[in-house]
Amino acid sequence: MNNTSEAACAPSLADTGRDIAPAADSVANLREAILRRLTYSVGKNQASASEYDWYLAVVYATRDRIVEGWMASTNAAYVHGPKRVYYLSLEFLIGRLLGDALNNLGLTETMRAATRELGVDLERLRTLEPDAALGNGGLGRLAACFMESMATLSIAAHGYGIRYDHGLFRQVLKDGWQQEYPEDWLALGNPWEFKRPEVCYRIGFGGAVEALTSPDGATRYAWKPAEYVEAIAYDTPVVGWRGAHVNTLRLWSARACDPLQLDVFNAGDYVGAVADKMRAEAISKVLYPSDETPAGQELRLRQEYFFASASLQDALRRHLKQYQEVRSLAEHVAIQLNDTHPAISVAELMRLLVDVHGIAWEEAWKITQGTISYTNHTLLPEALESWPVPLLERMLPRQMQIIYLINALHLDSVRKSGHTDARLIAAVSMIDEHAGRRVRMGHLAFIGSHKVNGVSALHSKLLKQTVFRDLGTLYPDRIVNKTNGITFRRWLFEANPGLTRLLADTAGEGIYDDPMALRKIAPYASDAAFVGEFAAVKRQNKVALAKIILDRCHVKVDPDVLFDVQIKRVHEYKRQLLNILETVALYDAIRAQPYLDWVPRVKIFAGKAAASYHHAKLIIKLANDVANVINNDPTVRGMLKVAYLPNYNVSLAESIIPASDLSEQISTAGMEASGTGNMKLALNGALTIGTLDGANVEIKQHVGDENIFIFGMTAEQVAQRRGRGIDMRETIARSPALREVLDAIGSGVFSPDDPGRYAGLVDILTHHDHFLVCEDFDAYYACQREVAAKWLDRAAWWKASILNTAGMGWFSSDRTIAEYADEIWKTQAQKKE
Ligand code: 26W
Repeated sequence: MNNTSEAACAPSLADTGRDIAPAADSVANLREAILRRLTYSVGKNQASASEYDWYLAVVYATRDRIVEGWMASTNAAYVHGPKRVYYLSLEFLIGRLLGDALNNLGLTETMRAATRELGVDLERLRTLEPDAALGNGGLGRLAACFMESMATLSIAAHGYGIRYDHGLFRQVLKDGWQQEYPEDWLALGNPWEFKRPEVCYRIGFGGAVEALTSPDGATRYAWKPAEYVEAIAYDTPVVGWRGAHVNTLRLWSARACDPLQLDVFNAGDYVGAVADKMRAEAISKVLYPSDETPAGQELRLRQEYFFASASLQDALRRHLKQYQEVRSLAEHVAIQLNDTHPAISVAELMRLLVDVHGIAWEEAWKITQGTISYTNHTLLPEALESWPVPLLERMLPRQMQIIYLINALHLDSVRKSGHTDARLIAAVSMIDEHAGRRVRMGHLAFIGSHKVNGVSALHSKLLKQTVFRDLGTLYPDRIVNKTNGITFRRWLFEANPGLTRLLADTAGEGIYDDPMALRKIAPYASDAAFVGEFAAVKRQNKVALAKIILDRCHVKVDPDVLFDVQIKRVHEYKRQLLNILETVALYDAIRAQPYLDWVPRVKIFAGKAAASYHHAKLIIKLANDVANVINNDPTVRGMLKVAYLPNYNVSLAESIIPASDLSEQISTAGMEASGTGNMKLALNGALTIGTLDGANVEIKQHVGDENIFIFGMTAEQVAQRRGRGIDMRETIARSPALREVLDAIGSGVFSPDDPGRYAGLVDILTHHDHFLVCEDFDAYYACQREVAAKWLDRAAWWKASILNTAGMGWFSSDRTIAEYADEIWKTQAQKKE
């Protein structure tokens, strides 16, 4: 295959660093570059350019500065031959890229000055970029942070995913109800990407497998697919911190092999003539918006196979180009599966090695296992993917055969090692025989990998005890932990420039390259001057957020009240409902004793519910109904307000997080694999109120027990409590506050237009409270009163807030990626370009 995209070579970028005081000549250079791009790429002159034209010219001028480093990095990977990493993910929630690119190139101030000279405002231009929302939530955002950290650490990596025409839906709140609208991020084109029409793979579906006897008498199998779809590559450069290294995010778009059936068209059937094309191209049409519940549809499996096969063919092609043979793959390549969505890769890599490259099965299996590793992101049983055997047999007949053979050999080896217990055999089999025959994708990923990791210490421990209990016993060294992290470039430096400046002024410029240097601000946690500046930055961020809340929710909030924030996908296990119940209880208490010195606060919510998740959508409606009543009740006198910000996305997170005082991380213990919003908020100085779940446990260790509010049942207690049944009548009877809240909601106090709206919801909480909202309610309410008490002691609050920022360095995704590189991928930073 022709590969012009990787051939070029150019000098490497200089170590750019930050550009606090841009030099006049570099401003002039950039200004000229923008004008050249405006003329020759956008085709406009200054007089006729629209704001969007300027945005395009600025992006092109920025991209030009990345491309030089990109070619150098790409070329050096061929020359120096570091082990390459392929990060396979069905989701990359990258958000806007302009701020990221400028910041990492150290060009933000230079660009600001250059655009100012041209009479355009950089901040305004930045808002014109659509959010690339090719992901649902935590898993997709993690992939984006990892891409940035891999570039920063100079790891030769490619991200592989799907270039969805439409990302996660746009959420509109109509009378408090979530409505979904298609998102159209590509409507005006995408100036960051490079289409690579020459990088094109044929992806087969359906058909049959032929057994052939080769001259030496061995049987070989040839898959004859009934249908082909083409995968076309689109590349986006991902520039690391200080422009040191540039990696590639390669996203596949589906294209039909034939644009139309001309004979059908000529016969007048214009729709029928393009029916095959539509079916083929549906694969990359839209991101599946479900979070934590498998879509269970054929199109989803087609997406999974399409991108896995294209990515593996591409990786093998690159390996062959570099090393001329495939046997050494595991020495030079590490493939990371982001959850089970790419798990079919295990069978596909075996097919490519055995059927296409003629490698013997045993050797191919060693290569596959040596190359692949898998990250699990959830323990929720409903989120563990499995596909019906008949569907796989029909859509991917050869891969299904291979899965059967892998499973047979796996079960043989289990038996040979002395395990004959039928329960164990059934539990470790890749085929689930319970509800119709299904392939367990988690098992396939586990068995095909040399390492399997969870995403926080608690989650990895629970993985070993639950989902992979039996497989973990058979392969005791396979499960490891890699606690998640976040990129500080986006979530501190870009999102919170005010705080960043203060931190650098206090702890030194070292914080830009060593996140652990944040510890140096700890000694200032009680220093009046520092506290004053820290508080001033927070206030400024809160003023900005208050404006957004006024614009989008028509709720006026005072920037001096406590900003209490819960921002994440809406899911029962995340317990937005617990927060809403506490809000109502507080509302009741304020009304009962309005003369008391209540700590004024605003409860800020944001998050989307899966379109088909009716209960979650009802919870959104409840939050909005409660907001309506409380915000309009004069007796509350502004001591409590509620705002639900619509259409939560990466950009909105960047506005909310720096302005938050309190971070709600209140999932039922044992259910949130890690959380990463918890890290972003704590890094920006929010105090956490949370359960001992996911990474909260480790955040507590790093920021100190006195600087976090922990309440509620532990994961063990949750398991025990559920064992006693989840009817909560007795629990509710013991809590007058909870009783009052449930009565009010259930009887329609917040829904006078439809008094029965929440009767079912209250009924579930009362009789079938799987997420133990009621059981944790009193502890949560009490903990919130501790929060309020601490807020009143301003010095104590700021001290804790500063110690949160100071203690969060470990949660940099650079640390996480360094651990993956050392312990799973066995790769190192690439030598200088
Ligand atoms: C197929 C349906 C489906 C879709 C998405 C099932 C499962 C998922 C993901 C595993 C859900 C997810 O995003 N998990 C989150 O991953 C984050 C990154 O590791 C963690 O921080 C979150 O705790 C976890 O919920």
